[in-house]
Amino acid sequence: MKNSIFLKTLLFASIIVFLAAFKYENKAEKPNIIIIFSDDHALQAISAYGSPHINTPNIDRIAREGAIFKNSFCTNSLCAPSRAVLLTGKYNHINGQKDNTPQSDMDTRQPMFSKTLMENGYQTSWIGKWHIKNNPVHFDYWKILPGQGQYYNPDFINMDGSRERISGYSTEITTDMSLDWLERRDKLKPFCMVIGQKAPHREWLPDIQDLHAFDGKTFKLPDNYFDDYEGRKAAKHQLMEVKDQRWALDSKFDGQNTATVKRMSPEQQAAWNKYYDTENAKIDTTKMSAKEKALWKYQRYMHDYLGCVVSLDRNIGRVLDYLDKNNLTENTVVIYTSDQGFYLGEHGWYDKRFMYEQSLRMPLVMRFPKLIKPKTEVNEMVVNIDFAPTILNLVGLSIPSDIQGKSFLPLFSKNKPKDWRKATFYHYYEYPQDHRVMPHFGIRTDRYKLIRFYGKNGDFWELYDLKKDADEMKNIYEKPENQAIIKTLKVQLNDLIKQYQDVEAEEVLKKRI
Ligand code: SGN
Ligand code: CA
Repeated sequence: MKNSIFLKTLLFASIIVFLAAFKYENKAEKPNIIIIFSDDHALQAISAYGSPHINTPNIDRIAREGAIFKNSFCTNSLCAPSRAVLLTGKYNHINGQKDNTPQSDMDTRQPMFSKTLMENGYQTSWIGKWHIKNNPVHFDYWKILPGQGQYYNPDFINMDGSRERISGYSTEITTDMSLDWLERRDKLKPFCMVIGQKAPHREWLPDIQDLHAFDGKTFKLPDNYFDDYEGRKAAKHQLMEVKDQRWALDSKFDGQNTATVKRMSPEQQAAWNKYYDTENAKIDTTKMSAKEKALWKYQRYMHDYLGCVVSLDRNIGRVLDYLDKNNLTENTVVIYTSDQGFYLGEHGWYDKRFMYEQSLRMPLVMRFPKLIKPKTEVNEMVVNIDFAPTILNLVGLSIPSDIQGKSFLPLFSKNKPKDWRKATFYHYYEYPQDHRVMPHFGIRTDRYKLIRFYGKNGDFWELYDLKKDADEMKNIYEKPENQAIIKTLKVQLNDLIKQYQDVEAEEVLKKRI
């Protein structure tokens, strides 16, 4: 009797295994793709990148079960431009989104990887922060925050143009909507979804449940927090120092951000005020020196920024759990990245824009068990122009010749390409808003960074030796011993400008200085 139950169970189990295997084989050809694209997430705020400040177990999980890219760069460290590059695989002078201003609204009807995927049987969606003025076109489904969006009780734009306000916290809501779309999708088709998280963008409003996440913690101050910007004119010219953050709007002190607080429900307001009023009562600004205020603002900034990251990471975990529970982990590529890096007090700054390391870098982790071995570390330079061609490559489609990036999938093979890029090109435009960072372009190699600042407030070069000066404190452009390397870098820079057809940069270089 026992034996026959055992045999029946075995037979039943074999049928299930067979069916599961059969189903799996059927679905195996085209991978699903999820890109979680956050806003302003610094590598220094991710434990997989060695953050001294925070644990991000879910982002780390993607890295551990897949790959971490140690040298991933953006082409223009700003929101809308970075999204435009992700979508098109082209620099901003080609796709039209040079900055965040209304003058450079890109035409969202231009070719994008999502369009090609749709033409090839994929269901596509973009949910959350979009930040390009023209609404999405090449997605089967989208639901976006207007502009920067709001952290609390955010409004969303629907595909029919209507707007609705949704109660709750934006990172949670965007994740809810994304999981909801995964549930409702046509399960017979492969999918590609972009989850656009607003967090941890300024003004860094953490979720109420995370306000106490760092109780008792003092955040480590970067060595160059009190940078004097000697020898670096553009760094001196900027307006993005933590010490100058707005007391109410950024630091949640002295009246707080009334517009934000008013938007909250009475319950949210009560919990919010309870936390900040208690903390704010601990200091008396009338008795503090300028230095003490600068140090206090840094701690408040880090508390709020990292609080947003706690929620971001938790919600990435929700997506990974969904994939596990729905048997989607094996055949789904998960990419986590952010539109650019950010300053967490380095050089005394917040924000991004500069070609210096913290904002040039993008965090990038990627999991796809069928292709990527656990704990893979990629040290080659990848650039955000590479995302679109990589995605097309992943699903087996050819890459249009006008795409400027390259698929980075060959970096996962045993025989890595020998001719992989040895230098990356960068071009930033927006000036003077919001932080008075002068326009500049430049080249970064493994060891050096050569930058040309230009525009009405100055025209000059900077050179850094990243091996000797990782913090980019010494501009060594004028040193006679560097003239040979400068000559070589300028030739390389010229080649990249020609390759990427950057006419504006070419014009600037005609003026020799
Ligand atoms: C807002 C911020 C700026 C930030 C830009 C661009 N000010 O204007 O600090 O540089 O966005 O950011 S805020 O007071 O409105 O928060 S981007 O990531 O969207 O490019
Ligand atoms: Ca951004």
